[in-house]
Amino acid sequence: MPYSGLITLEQFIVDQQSLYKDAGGSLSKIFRSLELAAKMVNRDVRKAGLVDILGNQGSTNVQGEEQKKLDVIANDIFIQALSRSGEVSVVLSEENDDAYFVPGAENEKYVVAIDPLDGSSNIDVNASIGTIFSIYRRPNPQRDASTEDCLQKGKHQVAAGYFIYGSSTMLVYTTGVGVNGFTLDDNIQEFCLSHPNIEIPEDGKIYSVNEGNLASFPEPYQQYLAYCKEKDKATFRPYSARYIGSLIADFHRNLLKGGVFLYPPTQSAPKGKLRLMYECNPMAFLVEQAGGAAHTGEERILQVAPSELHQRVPVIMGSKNMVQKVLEFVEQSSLTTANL
Ligand code: P6P
Repeated sequence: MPYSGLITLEQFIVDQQSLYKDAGGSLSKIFRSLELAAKMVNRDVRKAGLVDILGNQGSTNVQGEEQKKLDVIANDIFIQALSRSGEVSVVLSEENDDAYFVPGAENEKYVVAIDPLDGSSNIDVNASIGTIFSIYRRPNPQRDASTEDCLQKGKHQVAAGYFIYGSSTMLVYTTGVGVNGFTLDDNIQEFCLSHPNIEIPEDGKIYSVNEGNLASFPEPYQQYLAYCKEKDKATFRPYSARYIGSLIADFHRNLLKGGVFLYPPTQSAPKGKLRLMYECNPMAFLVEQAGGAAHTGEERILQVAPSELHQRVPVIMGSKNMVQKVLEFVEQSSLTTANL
């Protein structure tokens, strides 16, 4: 196939550098390390059925979740790659109880929060999984790195994105100047621009939630889900329920087609299940940059002031008008309660 104007990730980043003030190419070096790690994880994910790396590692992570072997492999690969970038001082990973301080990099400028392999419960059944990353500058690089560097509001992210290991392997990311998608061309092992300027439709006909938890959702969420099922041609209802149980796969579909993703509070998880620093904040940055919205039900996700490395928040995110509709139910309920 002739060189048909392919734009590789490398070329795109260089072109964009002036837009996001990547002084000295530091952020570009981090992206190159993320790209290399993703290609290695992609290689392992693609052969998972052939080599004995399926199944459980036999350990559990800080979340109390059973670690799959690929979880641990992906975690090691990304932490090694980020450490070698020469730009990262601290890595906060879903798989590690504490932040990882890169030896000899105490005064480097960047922090990376990462979910090395999200959706890992889907590994053994060949459903799409992925890596989510979120990048911050350290407020005071002249000081030695500390855990505090990781606890920044999502609105301070300088970049965020995900790699999805699905029917094709893609990178979707933002540096605050829109959202762009790149597809890995296996023949040349390059991520090539395939989805420029992604914008999420303002409305959608898809809702994504684990309805197995319906009985323990707060009333307003139960009312909204009933609303989704009502027949009303004018608002394209009933909507379609689509939920894979892999955040990246559910998010990616809704980003491209429109829809709303919900992980409400439940009795067993009063703050929801998804983690703020390496799941909710990066996805919130992406969806807002694509013209959508992301909310906890009480505040904009990017405004949440973190207090713990692995803290969880409820999530309502996706098409702007659909998120707004959920909030109408939530706010109506709090108004009613307030007037009691
Ligand atoms: P549930 C995967 O473990 C994950 O963190 C997300 O990828 C996914 O959206 C969510 O959990 C699924 O949780 O409770 O519906 O199985």
